[in-house]
Order: sequence, then structure tokens, then C-alpha cells
Amino acid sequence: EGVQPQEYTIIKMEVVPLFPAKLSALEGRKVYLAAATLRPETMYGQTNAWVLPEGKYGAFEINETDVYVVTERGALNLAYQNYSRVPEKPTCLVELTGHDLIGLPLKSPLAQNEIIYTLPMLTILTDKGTGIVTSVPSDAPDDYMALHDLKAKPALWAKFGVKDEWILPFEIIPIIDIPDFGDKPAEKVCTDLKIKSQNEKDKLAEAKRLTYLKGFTEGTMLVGEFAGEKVQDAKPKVRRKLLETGEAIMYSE
Ligand code: A2H
Repeated sequence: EGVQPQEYTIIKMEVVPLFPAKLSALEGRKVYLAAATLRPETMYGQTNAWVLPEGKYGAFEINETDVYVVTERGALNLAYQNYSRVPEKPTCLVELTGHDLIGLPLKSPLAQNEIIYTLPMLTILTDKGTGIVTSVPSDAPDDYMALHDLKAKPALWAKFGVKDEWILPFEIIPIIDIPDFGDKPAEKVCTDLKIKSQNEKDKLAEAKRLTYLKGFTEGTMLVGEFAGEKVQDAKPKVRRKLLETGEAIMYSE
């Protein structure tokens, strides 16, 4: 981690009622899986959300109506950034694990699919962001490979209780064109680097480095309100919009 704080955008992915038994105590509230991202302009390409199966999460009270599902560490940071019913003190309403969240249907801002599902990712860090990640397999090498692993290894799905219909209808959605990389840059770079799974940490770091900078400086938006604009111009506009509509909040760490 650098010396400068990272400016994240937290995307509020709403859990669609009716809630499963584990969340039944939250009936009547708005419950969100809160995902920290550095790329708000890519939210048009969301196909699913990621949680760490063995990760510890909680449903934390943000205000009278809203509840965010995040790690305890994430909740503490949020509370210090004034997102908590009790100032600087997160209140956990329900303790959860990633397993409890797998399969939850979500409505996520700007997503082109009306409903997306929560799926397992084994490389999520619990000491970064909220421990919830939104998946954009067109542009994020980690997301592309985690989805690839689930599709390639049906035994993995079964182990986590993942159903076909949570994955198979959700194709990669092109949202940004990058010269030389095309409109599915994560797939291209992972293929070029011959990455085999989500666990190839060093190669994935290289894949991220390659797509991130080039996407930001040379990418053009293909979809959404800012289609045709450069990524670097669209990014702050999309962010501002999401914050104004209340579909996202600011977060730094
Ligand atoms: B990004 P940095 Cl399209 N564990 O969002 C692992 N990864 C996490 C995380 C956690 N606890 N919290 C957030 N992240 C991911 C979009 C995206 C992201 C795209 C392309 C690249 C990219 C969609 N996923 O990140 O270490 C989130 O994924 C490339 C690094 O703080 C978040 O932004 O730089 C990014 O990692 C933050 O990672």
C-alpha cells in the first residue's frame, strides 16, 4: 500500500427480497452488499459480485433504513467516515460468512443485467476495502479468471452450492475499447500471458498493470451515458453521478 490514501467508490448492490433465513432479521430494511472499486466507469459491465467463502462478514447498521454487508474492518472504516448509525461505532445486526452470501440475487447500479448473483472468489483480501468485490470480467483480469475457474471446474461450483443459472446466462459485456486490446481486454491479456487460474498472483499483477494504465489513458467508453468519451473523462463523471443518485458512496483507506 502506498503513502497516499486510495480513493474508492463504494457501490451499493441491493439484495433483492425475499431474504434467505440467515438474513430474515433484516426483513423490511434495505440491505446492500457494499463493493469497493477503483473503476466506477466499468459498472456497466458487471456480471456478478464476489465474496470470500471463508471470509467473516457482518450486516452493519448504516442508518434507520440501510444495512451494509461488509467485513468488520470495512465497517469500522465506514463508521470513522461517518457511515454508521452510531458515530464511529459499527453496529452488527447479523454475523455472516461468505458462504451465507453465495447465491444472493442483487440489483447493482448501472449493471445491464437486472439481477446479478453473488459468487465465490478465493483471492479476496479481508484487509482491503469491504471484502466485497463487484465483478467486471471484460476489464478486470482477477474477475475474468475467477469466472473462468468457476466455469472450467464444475467441482468448484458444487462445493460452494453454486447453480448453473447464477453463472451461465452472464456473458462478458464489452464496455470499453482499448487500442490493441479490443473490447474484452481482460480476456485478451489473460490469454496472452497464458494465465491458468485466479491463483497466479504474479501474472495477474502483470495483467492488471497492462490493462489498467492503457485502459485509463487510451480507452474509449462504448456504452452508457458517456459512450464515445475517453475513459479518463468519463470516470469522474460516472462517479459523480453515482454519488449524486445515492447509488454509491465515497470511501478511502
Ligand atoms: B476493481 P487496489 Cl474493471 N480483495 O473494481 C481483492 N480485490 C479487491 C478487494 C479485496 N478486498 N477490494 C476491491 N478489490 C478489487 C473493478 C475493477 C477493478 C476493474 C479493473 C481493475 C480493478 C471491478 N472489479 O482493480 O489493490 C476491485 O476491483 C485492479 C487492481 O486497492 C478494486 O477495483 O488497487 C481493486 O481491486 C482495488 O485494488
